Amino acid sequence: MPNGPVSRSTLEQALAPYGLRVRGGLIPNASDGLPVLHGGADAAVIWMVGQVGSECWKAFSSSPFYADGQADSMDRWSKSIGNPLASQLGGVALYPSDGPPYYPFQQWAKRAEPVRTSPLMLQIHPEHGLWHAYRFALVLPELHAVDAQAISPGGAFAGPDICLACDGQPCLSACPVDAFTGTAFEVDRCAVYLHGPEGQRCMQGGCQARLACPVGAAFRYVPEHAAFHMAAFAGKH
Ligand code: B12
Repeated sequence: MPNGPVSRSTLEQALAPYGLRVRGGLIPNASDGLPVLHGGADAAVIWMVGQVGSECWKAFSSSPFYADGQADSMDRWSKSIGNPLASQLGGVALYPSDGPPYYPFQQWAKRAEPVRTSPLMLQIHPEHGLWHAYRFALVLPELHAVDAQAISPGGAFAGPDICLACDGQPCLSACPVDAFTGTAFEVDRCAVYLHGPEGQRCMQGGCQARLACPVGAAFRYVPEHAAFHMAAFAGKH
């Protein structure tokens, strides 16, 4: 990694072996509640790092974290990548599941790339649909000049609301226990069902509501990846 500001494309190269990518960047402001960086520097940019589809599954599932039998294996895998990268660059990596209080990853995502809130409350991307997630936010003290143009300080992405235009919104009727009301996710109703025999279809194949979304079907998680997240969710509820 070079000295001085690092460009998005250099970061992309460092992340690619893990099946991770820079999803987008945003210019922080005082209300983002960021920590002060090494040497008292202010944050100049937040790069949102994550995965699209199951592109990180091979790297994660062949890492020692996957098989070590301890809790939160994907979070620990993410930290093994984000922490050294951040410290090399004089920055800090923040993680979506560190909390409460949680850093507002979904609000940051909306400032970094063209995602919108879907009726499932997950962010939907016009191309990748619901099949993406954030693994960490890389907060750096410098923004490389080559990236300055591409990041809008206001961070607004105008675009049509694809969910409002969606015929019949099948995501809202696909859940076998109606856990999605359109404005809330009834966590307990979902979790109780998952723990029973009838919940095995969701446990093995993934959330039926998420699978009902017609957007980004090519990016649906592979069954092992989907089952991994369902098991992690069910294990905590
Ligand atoms: C707590 C949490 C949960 C809780 C939610 C409890 C609850 N009812 O609030 C539980 C355990 C249920 C949960 C489940 C899942 N989660 Co979750 N979760 C989080 C977490 C860690 C914190 C959310 C939070 O409270 N943030 C604090 C506030 C200040 O941040 P925020 O940016 O403002 O986010 C909130 C608001 O923006 C609000 N919101 C956003 N848009 C709108 C629109 C309206 C109209 C309203 C009213 C609210 C609202 O919803 C957000 C959460 O409350 C985030 C990571 C993170 N740090 O954000 C992941 C996160 C939101 N979860 C994520 C995922 C993928 C899931 C699961 C699908 C996991 C799985 N099994 O695969 C499930 C399904 C959830 C679902 N369909 O709704 C992803 C979403 C990625 C995406 N595509 O958008 C995140 C970003 C984590 C990640 N690594 O990427 N989750």
